Formats: sequence, C-alpha cells, structure tokens
Amino acid sequence: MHADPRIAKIYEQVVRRNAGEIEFHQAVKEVIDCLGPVLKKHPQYADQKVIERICEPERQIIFRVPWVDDRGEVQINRGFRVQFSSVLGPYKGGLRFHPSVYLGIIKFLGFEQIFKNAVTGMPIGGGKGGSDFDPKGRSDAEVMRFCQSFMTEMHRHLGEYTDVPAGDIGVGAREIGFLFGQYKRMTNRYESGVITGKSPQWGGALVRREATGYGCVFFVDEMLKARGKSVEGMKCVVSGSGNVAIYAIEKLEQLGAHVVACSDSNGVIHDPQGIRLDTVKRLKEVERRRIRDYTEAHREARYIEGGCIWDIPCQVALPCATENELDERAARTLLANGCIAVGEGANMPSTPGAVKLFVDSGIAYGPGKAANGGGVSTSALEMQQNASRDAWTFEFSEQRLHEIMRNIHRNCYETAEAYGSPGNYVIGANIAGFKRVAEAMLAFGVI
Ligand code: NDP
Ligand code: 2IT
Repeated sequence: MHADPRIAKIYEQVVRRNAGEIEFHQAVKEVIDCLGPVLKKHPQYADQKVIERICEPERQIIFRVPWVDDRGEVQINRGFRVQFSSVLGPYKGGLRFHPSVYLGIIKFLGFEQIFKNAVTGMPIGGGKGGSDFDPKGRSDAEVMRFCQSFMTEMHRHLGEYTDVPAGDIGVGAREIGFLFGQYKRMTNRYESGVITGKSPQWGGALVRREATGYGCVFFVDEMLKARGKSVEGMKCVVSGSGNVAIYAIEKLEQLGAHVVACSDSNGVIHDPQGIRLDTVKRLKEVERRRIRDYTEAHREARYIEGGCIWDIPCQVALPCATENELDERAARTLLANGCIAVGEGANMPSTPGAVKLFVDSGIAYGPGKAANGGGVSTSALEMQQNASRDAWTFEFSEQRLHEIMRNIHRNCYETAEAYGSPGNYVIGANIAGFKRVAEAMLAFGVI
C-alpha cells in the first residue's frame, strides 16, 4: 500500500481517530501518499511530526443553529467551522450549506484548503465551515433567518486576522450579504475583511464571483500550453451549473472553446450547438430553477434525467459540481472518447480510482488543489483591497488572477519535475503545498 511505513502508520491513526469520516480519510490519503520522497529529503519533518500535526485541526467548532420557518415551525440545523491551520495566515475557506454536510465533509474540505491556499503563495491559512441546512425551496426570508442564527454563534470565532469565511456550495452573494449584515450587527464593526465574496457595492472585489471558474480554465490552458496546445477550439463538458460551472463555461467560450454539456444534481443538458450561457445564468442565478428547464428555451437540446455527463464525448472535462462525482467508470469512458485534459473546478470530484487512471494515462490532469485555487486567491485579493480601502478595476483584477494561476501552474509543474514525476500535478500540488506549510511550522516551534 504505502511505500513508506511511517506514512502508513499516520494514515492508520487518522482513520482510527476520525472514525466514519470517509471523505476526510480520502483527502488525507491522497496528500500523504505523495510525501514519502519529501520525508527522505527532509528528515526533520518526520522528527518534528509535521504530518501528524497537520492532520489534526487546530480547532473544531460544532454548534446548534435554531431558526423559525415561514410556517412558524422551529427548525434545528447543525453548524460547523473547522479551523484547520493558521501557520500561513488567518484561517481561510468557504462555507457550504447542503443537506449532505457533516463533520467528515467539512474536515476533508478544510484539509484540502490548507494545501490549496499554500500553493497560491498568498498569506492565508486553511479552514472550512457550513451546515446541513438545505437552501433549496426556502424563501429569502427563511434563508435570512437561518444565516442570522448561524452567524449569531459563529461571529465570536471570526475576525479579519483570525478566520475569514467565503462561499461554497449553497452559499452565494445572497447568503454572504445576510451573514455579513449579522456580523456587523453583532460586533458593531464594519469589518469588511472578515468575509469575502461580498457584493462589489459594499466592499466585495470585482472578479471574485468569476474567479474559480475563470481560474480553472486559465489553469487548464496552461497545462495544454505546456504540451503545445490550448483550449481554443476544444469540445468541452462542464458538470454542475452553479457558480464555478457558469464562469468556467463563460471563460471557455471567451477563449474559443465549445461547451456542449452542463448539469445539476437531477440531470444533464446536452446541447451540441453549444450551451447558451445567458439561459443557464437566468435559470440558476436569477430564477433558482432546475437545469431541465433549459429545453423550454432551446428545443434542440436534450435533457437526460439522472444521466452521467461524462458519457458525452469531449476533449476537455471540467468537473465543477461536487466530491466524487467522477468515478473510475466515468474516467475510462472519458479516456476512451479521446479526452486530453481534466481540470477540477470542484473539490475532490474524482474518486481515487479515476485519479489513478488520469495520472497513468498521461493526460493533462489538474487536481482541485491547483486548478480551483483562483477563487480563494481572489478572496485574498479582496482582503488586500479591504485592508487598504481600495477597489481595483475588473481588468486589473482579472490580470492578477491570470498571473496567480500561471504561478500556481509553474509551482506545481516545477515541483513535480524536481521530485522525478514530470507532468504529475497531483504530486506537484501536494508537495509544493505541504513544504510551504511544513517550513512555517518548523519555524514556529511545536505548536
Ligand atoms: P453552487 O452551489 O453554486 O453550485 C453547485 C453545483 O453543483 C450545482 O449545479 C449543484 O446542483 C451541483 N451539485 C451540488 N451537490 C451535488 C451533488 N451531491 N450531486 C450532484 N450535483 C451536485 O456551488 P459552487 O459552484 O460554488 O461549488 C461547486 C464546487 O466547486 C464545489 O465542489 C466547491 O467546493 C468547489 N469550489 C467552489 C469555489 C467557489 O469559489 N465557490 C472555490 C473552489 C472550489 P443542484 O443545484 O442540483 O444541487
Ligand atoms: O473551496 C474553496 O476554495 C472555496 N470555496 C473558496 C474559499 C474562499 O475563501 O474564497
């Protein structure tokens, strides 16, 4: 299993200590399986138990979120904030509102976030939070009352120098507004830098909304350029139809690619003439409807209820929905259909079996930790603008994002080469991220 017995032992301990948290186990295994050569080169990391320390969150907060729905019924949800690592900066990472949320999901996301944030080179630690609250079908007033209750408890754990949340699945501009409003009210401080993804009208950064999707496409384009190609003219499939998927599709179109499919948790839209993004934006961002309704406006498109988007032939595949949405069977189908690049807009969307197939096949495979780092990087740019009470233009911000994605790509690419695995961005991202965190931990002593 593991080449290095020390790493096998750490993994066993993580599984034992965090029973049942299977997504967390999966995320830990993927990272530490890359670290054998690093321990050989840097024995002090093993002596100082750096991996063991990183696998244990600095702090985990679990709390009750009571609220009253529109019918007057009391509802109780569970809230989480896992403050995983603050060695590189304040805890930074999004909030997810989805019924599947439990501690294991938040811990996997928080763990990934540490390394993702480290690879960006920016001064941000790693954390994640959320709730098992399901915003689907809830009125704006219900979402507001939920967010106010959530923040009433969480505000005491946050601060621009302590912990800075943002959005993730189920948390967009509307939720960030309600959350920031309640933070401001609880603390009597207009502390803009305490949360990112704010509306540009009241302290948000331009391009933050677009950043994860745009950044993912920039990353894929860099991977292809390293092979003498580009996304221009490529046939693409993008799963999901939320924030990340929408802006990935937008950038692909701007760069001359052809996107033929997208999805939501109910089904898949296949539009061989090209996905009409204005329709997807209207359905998802304005009307909060299902992707099946796309065919009302575009009769030539096909809706496949419960379909698998990876069955649709493409050259570039961007999983932008959720964890483990792309399994080994899907990976085989993609490869058989001639897919040459996969960029993960989502966090951990490919199962371990799928990752292995992609890496072994030698296609350009960009893991989430590298490919979706544009969102959190632009959050760090938002913090920077808030700290200096500045507001940059869209063009300047997008240029900064593009530069950051090029740097992330170079960092992963060069690290993979230095460790004898050229082209392997999994090894590149995990080792580059780990080393930056490990060096800071050694400098700080046993903390
Ligand atoms: P949104 O809530 O805006 O959209 C999520 C999309 O994924 C929706 O289309 C949703 O469909 C679909 N989806 C969610 N859960 C499932 C599921 N269990 N099965 C199938 N489809 C599902 O979230 P984001 O676009 O912000 O996030 C998407 C992914 O990107 C997540 O993995 C997130 O962690 C990651 N990410 C997000 C960043 C950001 O800045 N927002 C930054 C980096 C990564 P439906 O509406 O039917 O639920
Ligand atoms: O997974 C992620 O990187 C995010 N959801 C964004 C985190 C952030 O703080 O912007």
